[in-house]
Order: sequence, then structure tokens, then C-alpha cells
Amino acid sequence: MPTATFHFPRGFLWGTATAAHQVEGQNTNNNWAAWESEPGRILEDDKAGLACDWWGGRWREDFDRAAESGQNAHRLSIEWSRVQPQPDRWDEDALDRYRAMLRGLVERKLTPMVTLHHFSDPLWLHQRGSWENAETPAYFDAFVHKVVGALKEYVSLWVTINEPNVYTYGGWLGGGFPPGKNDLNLAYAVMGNLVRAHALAYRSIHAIQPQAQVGFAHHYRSFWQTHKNSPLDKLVARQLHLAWNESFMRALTDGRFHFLTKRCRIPEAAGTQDFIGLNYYSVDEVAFALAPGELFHKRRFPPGYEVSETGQSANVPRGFFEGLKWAHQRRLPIYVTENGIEDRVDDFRRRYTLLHLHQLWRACNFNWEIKGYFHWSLVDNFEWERGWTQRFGLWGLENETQKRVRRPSVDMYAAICRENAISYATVEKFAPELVPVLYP
Ligand code: IFM
Repeated sequence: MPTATFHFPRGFLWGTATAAHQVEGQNTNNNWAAWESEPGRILEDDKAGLACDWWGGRWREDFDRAAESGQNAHRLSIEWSRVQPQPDRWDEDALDRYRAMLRGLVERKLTPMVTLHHFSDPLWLHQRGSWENAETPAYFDAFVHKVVGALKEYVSLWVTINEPNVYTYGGWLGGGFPPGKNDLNLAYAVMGNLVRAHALAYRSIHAIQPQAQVGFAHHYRSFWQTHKNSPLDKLVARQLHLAWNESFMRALTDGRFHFLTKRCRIPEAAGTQDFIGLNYYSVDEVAFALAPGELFHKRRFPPGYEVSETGQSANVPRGFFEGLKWAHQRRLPIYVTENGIEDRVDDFRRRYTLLHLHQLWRACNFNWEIKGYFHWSLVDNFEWERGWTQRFGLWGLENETQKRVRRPSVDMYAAICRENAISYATVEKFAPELVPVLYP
């Protein structure tokens, strides 16, 4: 029986990813807090509430957990509504707290990656039309100036916007995010403004910190056609790929912005990425359907793949490899800014993570410039419109007591981070059922 070790490149970043509204708690001044207060918006009418109580200081113990379990990086986000609670007011105390958190990461030898927009917006922005408003990119740029100026001592890896596709579809194409609209023209305006905001932020960050590395986090999804010989299925799979994966990315490559049936040029966006941030969870299998409201398709997970406990994702590691290959086309360094699975019992998570990291290792062996991997997530946190029903953490969270529960995946991931490799012993110990798969 071969017992090879799958080694990753020297200097590889191994971390976890979080987002402010999902972990901080006590965020009351943003659009999500307002959304959560409307009955029926969130599964089981859950609220972020205290979340993981990072704003109350529990980031310290969670950063200890990350560092003690072999991680050397962490991705977190800055909550805009804390830093700029009103359009004409900056909260220096909030910035001090973020400085303390980032210093906390650096002191624990965790390289910080900071996201500047991760789904939540200040209430005042929401009241001014949110990202539908053509002035919003300039508002965002002012926020970016303030934050980067204040935090540059600790951070040089910046993610401008997390998953602009999820944010736009979620809020403006019926996806269950605020503001709960379903309007193609508005969605086009929103995503265009996100492109403009990214371009402004890219330049501002570099003006303040010339050595900065700036990208955005793209939620990549592979769309496989259901019926291999169906030209209509092929067409919808292609159109979904263009709309979901290419739209924002292409605008940042050559300044051409295409979104479903609409297009324009945003020339200032061309060439505004230093790295590709890739979030990957699952593949969809799609078939043509006479359903204009559903963008002419129906979707399911490809049959034969294990599906997560709440049906959110399927374990399709090949889709991850496809995403990495797609990202590599741009010939820029790649960070996997998110990958993970909801699994309260922590059985599926071990299989999912190992199989996905094995694909990551394969991609590294093609000499694609992959520089790090951030597992979603460090500790269970508030999962947006699905509330607390989904448990993505390496550590579990008991919401009532704030107690953290160490799941076996902590130790599996720690072994991989420490060894910078997947060893036979790790596979055998944490997912013996994968031995014949990874060591055929
Ligand atoms: O929790 C989210 C995160 O905020 C964005 N990417 C997907 C994760 C899991 O659904």
C-alpha cells in the first residue's frame, strides 16, 4: 500500500475565514440587523444577536484556538456600520478595536487578510438606496480610505468585496437577502456599482500602501449540464457560467461588464486585481426549463455525490479543481478565500475537507500559483438568511453559553497545517474510509 504524503508549497497560508456580522455580535446599525427584525426573513426567525461575541472580546480566545491548532493566517472583515455609523461620523473607538484585533492576529503569528465589504451595509447607506445608488462607490471609497489608513500597519492583504455575485443575486434577484427585491435592471445597477467601487478601492489602497495585495472574493460555482446531449441544457449551463462566474471577473480584467442581457464598459476597472480570491462550496447540475423567473433553468446537485446535512452543498471536489483551473487562467496568484461545509456532527466535514484539499494539492502540482487556503469557518457563526441552522465551524458554538466545542476536524486541520501536507497518517486517523480513494 503506497503511503505518500501530499506536500504543499513552502510558505503556504493555512487559515480560517470569518465575517464581521456573522461573528461579532451586537451589530444593530446595519441592514442585516433590520432584516432580522422582520418576521419571516430568517429561518426560524433567528437573529445574529451576540453571535460569537467577538465584539465583547472573545476574538482573543478564538484567535488562540486558531494559533494553537497550527494555523498561520486568518481572514476577517470590517463592519462598515461600526466605523462610519453616520455618513458624517467616524468612530475612532471602533477602529481602535479593529487595530487591537489585528495586532492580536499578528502577535499570534496569524497573517491577517481583511475584507472591506462582506454583505452588511450601514443603515444610513441602506436608506440612501444602498448599492442601487450611483454615489455608493464613492461612499465606499471614503470608508476604504479611512480603514486602510488606520489598519495598514498590520495588513497588506485586502479583499475589497466578498462574493459580489451572491450579494447581488441575494438582494436583487430573489435570493433572500436584504433589500429583498427581484429586479434585473436594479441587479445590473448594483453589480455595476460594485465593480466601480472595487476599482476605486483598488487604487486607493495602493495609493496608501503601495505594497498591498488587493483582490475580491469570488464565489465560484461549476454548472454541469444535466442531459449531456441537450443543446438547451448546454446553453443554460453556459449562460449561468457567464452570469455567475465571468461577469464581475471579466470587468476587472478588461473593463467590459456583461450581466445577463445587459452590458456596458467600466474601463477604470481593467487590471485591478493582484490576486484571485476563490470561494468554493459546490457544483450545480442544470437543465433548461420554461421558467423565466428562474432564469430558464432548474438545478439540482449532481446525482451520486454526498449532500450536506441541511442540503446546502454536495461534496464534489472536482468542481473545486475546475474552479482553481478557471482562476488560474488569469495568471495571477490565487488564495482560496473560503471552502467548507455545514456539519454539526463533524463526520462529513472531514471527508469533504480532505477531498477538497487533495484537489488543491493536485492544482499546486501544476505549478499554479496558489498561496493559501482559508477554511470556512473557525467557529459556528450566523449564516445569514439561514440563521443558526447551519454549522460551519471547526469549533461548534453553544449559543446560550458561548461555549466552544472542539470538533475532530480541528485536529485533522491542525495536522495538515502543521505538516503543510496531507499525510497518510492523517487520512487513516480522521477519515479511514478515504484511504482507498486517496491511496488507490
Ligand atoms: O457564511 C457564508 C459566507 O458569509 C459567504 N460565503 C459562503 C459562506 C457559507 O454559506
